[in-house]
Amino acid sequence: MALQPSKSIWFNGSLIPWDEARIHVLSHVMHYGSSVFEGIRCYEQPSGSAVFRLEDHIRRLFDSARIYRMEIPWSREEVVEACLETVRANGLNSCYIRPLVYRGYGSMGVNPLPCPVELMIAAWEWGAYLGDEALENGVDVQVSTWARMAPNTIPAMAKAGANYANAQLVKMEALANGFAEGVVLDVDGFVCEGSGENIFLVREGKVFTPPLGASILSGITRASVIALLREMGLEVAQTKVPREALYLADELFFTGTAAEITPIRSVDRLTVGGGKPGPITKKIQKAYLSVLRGETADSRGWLHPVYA
Ligand code: PPE
Repeated sequence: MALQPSKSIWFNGSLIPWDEARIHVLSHVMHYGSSVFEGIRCYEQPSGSAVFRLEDHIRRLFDSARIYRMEIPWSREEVVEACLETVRANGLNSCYIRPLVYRGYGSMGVNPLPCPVELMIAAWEWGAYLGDEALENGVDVQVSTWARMAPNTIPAMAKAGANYANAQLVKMEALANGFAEGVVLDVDGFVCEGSGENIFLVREGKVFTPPLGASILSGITRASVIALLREMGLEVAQTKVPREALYLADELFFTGTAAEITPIRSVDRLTVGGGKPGPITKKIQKAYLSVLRGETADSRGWLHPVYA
């Protein structure tokens, strides 16, 4: 998806023109993948734009940084405010926000500690992650031949740039084979997630999703969907999902900030359910969308107004 430039980028404390937000080629992050980041969406609502679970995303950004011993030179509150400032400075109503913390220029060699920890925040308009049709009709996926990072290798709980070396391999293989996305298994063959989404499975009215210990990202959409499903009185089990359970599911869907709730219509060319988004997928999509569109009261405190 081609990037749609906006006007300004928040770069180490000030808003600068989009084209001037540059780093040196010898920055540590360029060579060793030393970054952690977030992806957040802001939605246009009747009462003005609002960012979805902004504080939770920034908390996860700080958690990711902590795992990598990065000391962010701003507080969580300051980063929350900087995200809002970036949206406002660009006059955006509905957009994707990308804060990224990285090790900058200073020394070479694996040891990241001598390099400064820097922060940039960009915001731009970003449409449907897996294509315009995906949200409505679902996507065709394959089980990847790549495995997810094993526990105690690259920590999956940190949303680090380095994780996405694995994700890129999964995505490229899927695209090369004519699929929209790949589902990746852990080293023992249990289901983890998509290259940039968590995954849910429905069978006989019960909902299943892999647990946090399954080398997945602790998705904020995942947590929101679990909460919404439980409010609807549906059971959600966070449990190990064997690969073949994907082939037996009545319904399957992805969740993610970028992908929102995207139905899966086939896995390895086996049709899921009736080949159309099933009733629970549609129900949860509707409930999630109505929160994002501001159609229901924000009783959970998930929405942060931008222009209040
Ligand atoms: N797993 C992975 C590996 C992942 O990258 C994401 C988000 C999720 C699960 C869902 O997490 P959450 O957004 O908190 O519900 N992927 C982000 C980046 C996608 C990209 O291509 O960049 C996103 O959705 O913003």
